[in-house]
Amino acid sequence: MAVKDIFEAVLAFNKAAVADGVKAELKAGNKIDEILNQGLIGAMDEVGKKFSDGELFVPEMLQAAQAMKAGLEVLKPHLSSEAVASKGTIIIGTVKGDLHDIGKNLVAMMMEGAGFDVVDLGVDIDADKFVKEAVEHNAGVVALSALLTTTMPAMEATIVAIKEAGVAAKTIIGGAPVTEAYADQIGADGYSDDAPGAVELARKLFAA
Ligand code: B1M
Repeated sequence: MAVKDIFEAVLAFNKAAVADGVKAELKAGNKIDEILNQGLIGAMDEVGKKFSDGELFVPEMLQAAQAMKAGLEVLKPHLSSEAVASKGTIIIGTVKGDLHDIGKNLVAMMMEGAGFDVVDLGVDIDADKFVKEAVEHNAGVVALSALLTTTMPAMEATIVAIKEAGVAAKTIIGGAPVTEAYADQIGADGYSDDAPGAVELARKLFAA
């Protein structure tokens, strides 16, 4: 087994082989970063390219996502190795209209690993729900994920609703089509292009 085999197993939609591959690489002492970025995330990028080229369709994209999730589940305890007393509460979710959750799950796992209490609302979450949960949990940060250009405006709607409701939580955003410039434009308190960066951002915002 090698990281390349994990990549291939995701592309073959083989959940068992992905999980076994991740276990084998962990046992062999391979770096978690490499397994994640070259194996799992790399494979999903390839799936995205094949989808854009018309070589794969939505059902296949979904099967690849399930295979990747099987690998992430095996990695999860290793991403959470820093667990200590709670550093604050973060509400996370994928915004209204958007069903992509793999990146959001990864961000949530790493935030948990960094010692935050994470309330994961799931996917297709509307602005009111984010506001309600932020108030209920007295959240310090609300983290929004979007993978579609068409659902990015839902981030702005959520941030506006949070501000209008007078909720003190900071907002951070991310997801493949999202940029720093967009975050500035819609008044988010922070942006990161990956999960470790989102954790750093949360640390800074809680420390501020
Ligand atoms: Co979708 N899809 N999809 N899809 N899908 C994309 C996003 C796409 C780029 C594919 C393509 O065309 N090449 C394209 C979007 C185009 C666009 O808007 N510009 C697309 C499309 C078009 C669609 C549909 C519209 C297809 C259709 O029905 N015709 C449809 C929309 C459904 C909906 O949401 N309403 C759709 C459906 C699906 C599936 C359901 C089949 C499945 C999702 C399954 C699931 O998530 N449970 C799926 C998948 C798997 C993808 C691709 C192939 C992979 C996404 C992924 O999981 N990547 C994707 C192509 C691609 O991105 N390469 C694609 C791995 C993941 C780890 O990365 O989520 O980017 P990502 O997360 C990263 C960073 O972005 C960041 O951290 C992570 C890494 O550390 N990050 C954050 C994410 N959230 C963050 C939040 C933060 C900070 C960082 O702070 C809060």
